[in-house]
This record gives sequence, C-alpha cells and structure tokens, in this order.
Amino acid sequence: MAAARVTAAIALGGNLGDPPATLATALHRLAAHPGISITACSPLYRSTAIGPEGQPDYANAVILISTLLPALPLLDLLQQLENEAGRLRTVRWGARTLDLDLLLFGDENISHPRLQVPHPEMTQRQFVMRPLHDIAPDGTLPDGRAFSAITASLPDSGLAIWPDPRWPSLDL
Ligand code: A4P
Ligand code: MG
Repeated sequence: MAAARVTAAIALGGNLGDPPATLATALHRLAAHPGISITACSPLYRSTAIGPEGQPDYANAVILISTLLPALPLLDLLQQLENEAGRLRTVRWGARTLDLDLLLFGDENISHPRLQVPHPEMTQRQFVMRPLHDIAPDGTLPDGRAFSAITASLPDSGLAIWPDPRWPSLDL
C-alpha cells in the first residue's frame, strides 16, 4: 500500500545574516527532499521582531507541502536545516538565522514533548497568519476556525512585503 500523503504548513523566519537568501536556501533544500513536494509558497514578508528589544526585522513566509514523512521525522528535517543555517539555540525568541516551525500537519492535533501541532503561537502572529491566509484563503484549523477570521482579528504589527528576486512567486 502506498504511504499516505499529508498536506502540512511550515513557517519560515529569520533575522540574522541575509534572511531572504537563508529562507530561499531552506525552501530549495525542502524541495529537493524525495518525500516532500512544495505545493504553495507565500510572498516574503518583512516583520518587526517579537521578543527581546533591539533585534533586526525578520523575514517571514509560509509554505504548504505535500509529504510522505510522518510528523516527527519532518520536525527532525526542519531542525537539521536550522542547524545547517548556523542556528544557535540560546535566548528564547532571540535573534536567529533560521526558524522553521511546523504549523499544521493535515488536520491532526499532536501533543508530544518535542512537537505541538497546531503550533501554539500561530494564531497570535500576523507574520504567520497573513502568509498562511495568502496561500490557503479558505483554510481552517483542526478546530474549525477560519484563517480569514483569525487574520482579520490580528493587529497589523509592521508587516510589509519584502521584495527579493531570490524568493519565488506564489505559483511554483
Ligand atoms: N516544538 C514544539 N512544537 C513545535 C512545532 N510545531 N514546530 C519544539 C517546531 N518546533 C516545535 O523551538 C523549541 C522547541 O520547540 C524545539 O526543540 C521543538 O522540539 P526552537 O525553535 O528551538 O526555540 P525558539 O524558537 O527559541 O522558541 P520558540 O517558542 O519555538 O520560538 P518561536 O515561537 O519559533 O518564535 N518575530 C518575528 N517578527 N518573526 C518571527 O518569525 N520568531 C520568533 C521565534 C520570535 N519572534 C519573531 C519570530
Ligand atoms: Mg521555532
């Protein structure tokens, strides 16, 4: 029997070095994985950092993938890519080269010591919800809440398109 494919949503963020280049590299590394197809890619956004003061702005984006990987091996892969990008885990919410969060995995609710899905902070963050809504305008969380309603309820919080030719357009 063929393994089941699942649609998952992944948030990409980074605010050290050359964030658009780092996010584009992570996207290409995911696209090259045999168990992953990228099905949608949001615009790249610039956002004001949430967390300790004095950090550079973040680049943020969200992608949808179709994957054969189970959720924990997918998290392993995301953490491997973070490490390859030179990510050091020091201060919570501190500046980082690359942060890859698994937002949604099908309509599953996952509560594991290493993995909470849906990502617990996602509905608080316009830099996640806006790009997710861009690529899944009719989407809902496993509890039925619509991305459109959540996005409309969040403050704008300094979010703007970050034009960069290295980031692919919406349609792949
Ligand atoms: N983990 C649990 N659930 C998940 C999940 N769904 N996806 C665990 C990914 N990881 C998950 O994460 C800590 C642990 O969370 C991991 O070991 C994993 O097993 P981390 O990325 O190592 O630590 P962190 O990033 O310092 O903490 P946290 O809570 O993940 O931070 P966030 O929520 O990722 O926030 N401001 C702007 N404008 N844009 C941003 O992208 N990002 C952050 C980081 C802060 N401020 C920001 C942004
Ligand atoms: Mg994280």
